[in-house]
Parts: sequence; C-alpha cells; structure tokens
Amino acid sequence: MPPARVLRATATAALLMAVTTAAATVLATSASAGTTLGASAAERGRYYGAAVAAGKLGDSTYVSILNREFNAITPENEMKWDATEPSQGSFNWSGGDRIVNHAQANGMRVRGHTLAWHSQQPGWAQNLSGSALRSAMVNHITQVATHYRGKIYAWDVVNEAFADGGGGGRRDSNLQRTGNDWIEVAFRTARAADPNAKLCYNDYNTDGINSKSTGIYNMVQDFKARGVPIDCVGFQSHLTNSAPSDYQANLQRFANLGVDVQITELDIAGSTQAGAYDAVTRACLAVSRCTGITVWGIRDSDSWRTGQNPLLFDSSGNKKAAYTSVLNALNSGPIISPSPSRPASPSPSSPASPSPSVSPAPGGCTATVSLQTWTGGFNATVRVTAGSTAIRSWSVRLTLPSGAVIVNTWNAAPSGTSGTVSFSNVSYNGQVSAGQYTEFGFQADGNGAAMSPTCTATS
Ligand code: 9MR
Repeated sequence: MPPARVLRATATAALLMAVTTAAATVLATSASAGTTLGASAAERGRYYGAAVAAGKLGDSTYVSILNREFNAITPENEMKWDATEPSQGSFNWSGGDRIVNHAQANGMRVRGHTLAWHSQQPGWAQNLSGSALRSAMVNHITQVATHYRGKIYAWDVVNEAFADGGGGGRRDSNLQRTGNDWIEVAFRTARAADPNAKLCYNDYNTDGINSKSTGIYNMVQDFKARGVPIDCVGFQSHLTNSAPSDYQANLQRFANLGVDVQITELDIAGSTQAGAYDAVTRACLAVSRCTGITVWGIRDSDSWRTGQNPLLFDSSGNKKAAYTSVLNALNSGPIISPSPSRPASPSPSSPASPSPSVSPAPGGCTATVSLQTWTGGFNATVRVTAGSTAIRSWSVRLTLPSGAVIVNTWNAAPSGTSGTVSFSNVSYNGQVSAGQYTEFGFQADGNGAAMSPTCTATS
C-alpha cells in the first residue's frame, strides 16, 4: 500500500487537474514515485530523511522542501537530554512534540535522537556521577522513550560512546565512569519503555573499517550473543570529498551480525561532493539491511558545518548537483515492494545470572533503599554498608511492592523480577572495607513504596 501522504498527494493532484492543467502537472510530477528522494527511496524499501529543527517549521521554503522530498525526520537537537530534562525530573516535550506532530501529519517516520550521550547533557547531569548518574540516566531514558512510545521508528539509544584514535575502546565520560555496562543498561531500559522502536547505537568516524568501527562491531557482536537488545547501528557519515573505499563493506559486516544499518547524519563537504553522495547512496542500496539515509539538515544554510555547504539544497532552497546525484543513484536501484520495515520484535534479554550463595558473617552489612518514583515506575538505589569488618561478598534480600516488576538492574545480580528478590554483588563490588559502602540499583514497573532490605555478607 502506498504511504498515506502519496495517496493524499495523488488525490489532491486529481482534484487540481480538473481546475488547472498547469498546476496539476507540477503537483502530479512532484508526487510521483522516483521524482523525490523520499518517494524513490520508498520504492526501494527505504526511507530518506532529514534532521529538522523545530524552530524552522515556520519557514515556508524549508517546510515545502521537507514535505516534498523527505519521508523521515530526526530532531536535530530537540530530543537531547538538555532539551528534554532541563532540570532533574522535570521534562519539556515542546520541541520534540512539534517535530513528531509534523512528521505524523505528513506520514513521515521519526528517528529519535538521542537518549544517552556524553554531550549536550543538562548542567545537573554533568554534575552527577556514579550511581546517582546511572539512576538519572535510566530514569531519563524511561521517561523520554515512554513519552514517545509508539511514535518512534528507531532510537539512537546511545550516541558516540567510543573513543577516537586507535584503541577501539570506549570514550571517557561521566556515563562511562558509572561502569562499562552503562550502554547495555541504556538499551535494556529503552526496550522496556518502547518495545516496538528499533534500538540503534550511533557514532561518527565509523564509516570505514577502522579500529573505532571495529570496537563497535565487537560490542554489537557481544550484545547479540548475550541477548542485549540492539536492532541497528547508525553511521553518521560526516564526510569530506569522499566516502571511505570500504564504506559498503563496513555496512555489510555490521548487517551480517543481524542488525539493520542506517546512515544517520549524512553531510559531505568538498568539491567532489556530488560523486561522494552517489557512492554513499549506492552503498546503502547494495546492502539489503541498510534501511535508510538521513541528511543532517536541508539547505546549506541549515548545516552545523557553517560555510562548508555540505547538503543537497543551496541556501535558497535550490537543488544542487549533489541532489541530482542522490536522486539518480536512488532511481538506479532495483524497485522492491515498498516495505514499511516494521520495527523488529524485541529480542529476548539475557537471563539474570544465578546468585551465588552467601552465608552471614560477623560484622555483616546493612542496606538502605532510596527511591525515585514516577507514574508507573520507580528506580531504587540500594546502599550496602559493611559493618565493623571488611566484607568479601554481600547479598541483599527485599520484597518488592505488590505488582512491581524489575525491568533493569545495575551493579548487582538479581534472583528474580518480582516478589522477594535477592541481589548479589557482581565481580567488581563484592569487597567493601569496614564502614564503607557500595551501591546498586534497579528500575521497576509498578508503584514505588518503602522496602525493608536485609543484608548478609561474607568476610
Ligand atoms: O547539528 C547539531 C547542532 O545544532 C548542535 O549544536 C550540536 C551540539 O553538539 O549537535 C549537532 O548534531 C550532532 C549530533 O547530535 C550528533 N552527531 C554530531 C552532530 C554534529 O555535531
């Protein structure tokens, strides 16, 4: 079935044809598949999107290009942490909602961008660390993904978490310092909040086969092996002059892991821009799991790369050679029945690790719980404090409020998800010096209420 906006445009064209032939010709042409980026991509089972700024939705040139050419939108800044949760626990949906409403009114998909990122954090989050930051991240993801549940085609759950420069490892950040598992916790949290959105990892300088993209490849492989929910990888593709020669091979190796791949923030500076756009477009068409391309802005004047003119429309909104290059490349691809690429069904998450048995010991430990609640869910942060003797391992047992179900745990291994649950230490936090503490946490669906934990330890 053709997308709703094509149907609507066709009906409008038919109406206009009865009135004025000239106007009808123009509209019928612009509404035909193969003559706009979005229509041509759709014929090939893909989307063609643009990053959009809510503040420009009143600019008629901007909106007419957006509505004519694109069938997907990524909010450029409006769903980032600083925009959506400017003070802790208080959410602002205005910009994001405006974009989602525009997309829905025009039959476009939305790529959500982004739930967890070291950059563009609100000041209060920048000042947090450890379990307080981890809890804040989990709550943030839960709130944002829940607010937009059912309206997002794919979320950039985690953005730019890998380091540049050779090692293939993680970037240092306040989020990374909460523990290496922060990325998988982010993905599990997003899945729990919006089971039908595709969940993507998104990064830059990963467009060819290099140590950074290989680090991410290894993470995706590990996530797939352990059942951490991940559906797609985004390649930002902020390029100059050309795409890496192994661009397609890189997309393909990720696709072979069983994830979709998407080109998420494409812009290309330099005098050989048109040829590079052609190569990127053809690479995506050649990889069956490359589900779509998003350019990072509409006109050159909308680009974050000021003065580099890296986009498909000039600052007056005219089509550039790069535009023609993309459209021709899209039209060269084989037509397949327009597949709306429904979101993947959720992959099963990995079972909780079995809890080791812990026998009580002199000195022991105490545990206290602090709660952060919202409608329908809560985060619990549990502090485990060693008594007068250092401990080597601990276990905290508590009974969840009636009806509550754990959807995520960090820094501990739970024995179950409801009723009475025992949480055991993980490898790195069993040892606690006399009088010192460590913290773990969990997120649950249901109503938060006071819980009385009991703590046992070995020394
Ligand atoms: O285009 C965005 C620009 O308006 C913001 O000022 C900037 C702030 O970091 O973020 C830009 O978008 C970035 C995207 O969110 C993540 N990948 C890199 C993009 C360009 O910087």
